[in-house]
Amino acid sequence: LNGKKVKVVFVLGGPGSGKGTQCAYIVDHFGFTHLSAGDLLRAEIKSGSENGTMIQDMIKEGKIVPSEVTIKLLQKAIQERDNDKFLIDGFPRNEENRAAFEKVTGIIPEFVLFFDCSEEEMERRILNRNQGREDDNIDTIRKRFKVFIESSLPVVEYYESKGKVRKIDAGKPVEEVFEAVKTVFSSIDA
Ligand code: UP5
Ligand code: MG
Repeated sequence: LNGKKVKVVFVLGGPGSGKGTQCAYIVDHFGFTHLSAGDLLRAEIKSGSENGTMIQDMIKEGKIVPSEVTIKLLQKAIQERDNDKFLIDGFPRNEENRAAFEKVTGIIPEFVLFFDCSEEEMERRILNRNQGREDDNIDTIRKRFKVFIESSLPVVEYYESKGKVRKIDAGKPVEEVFEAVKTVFSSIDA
């Protein structure tokens, strides 16, 4: 990071749990910069980068893109943005992501915001989204849920063991979820 000192909050939760939606509110209220790992990967596909096809294939299958690719994009975004407070949305997604990011950047998150939501509700939300995402079809959604449970929940458990998880009931209406999120962010001076 070229010596840049930053504060990072990881925003985790299943597909469609509302990470992106809530991050937009947190940006407005608490002055963070929002970095969605999925958005960065989708931008990489659009840019026609040499990794684009590989990334596209993996997202279509709900698989986790190799750490070095995602970490490089996150590092670049952190360096480029003129802020020292970042929400990293949808990353780390597995133990390897987590360990590699820590090793490469030296960043330990202030805390981890975890959006807890039932699969039925997440599925309903994703199928209603209609923004043309290639992974928003029932086949890929099922795969995303499976990867989330098998690979991503262990990351949440790891941070839980470190006392870093702030769990939010994300199954409620957007405004109610944000009330709970506000309580978490108001209690820190990040
Ligand atoms: N909505 C939101 N909140 C609501 C609420 N409280 N009540 C009712 N509706 C609500 O929300 C989803 C939809 O629900 C929206 O229409 C919203 O209006 C509504 P959103 O805020 O978009 O949820 P989010 O959790 O951001 O869902 P998203 O689909 O983005 O989560 P994913 O984790 O699946 O997607 P992401 O973009 O992070 O990753 C996509 C893929 O990229 C991964 O599957 C993987 O293949 C790849 N990837 C990696 O390989 N590595 C990474 O590090 C990151 C991604
Ligand atoms: Mg999102």
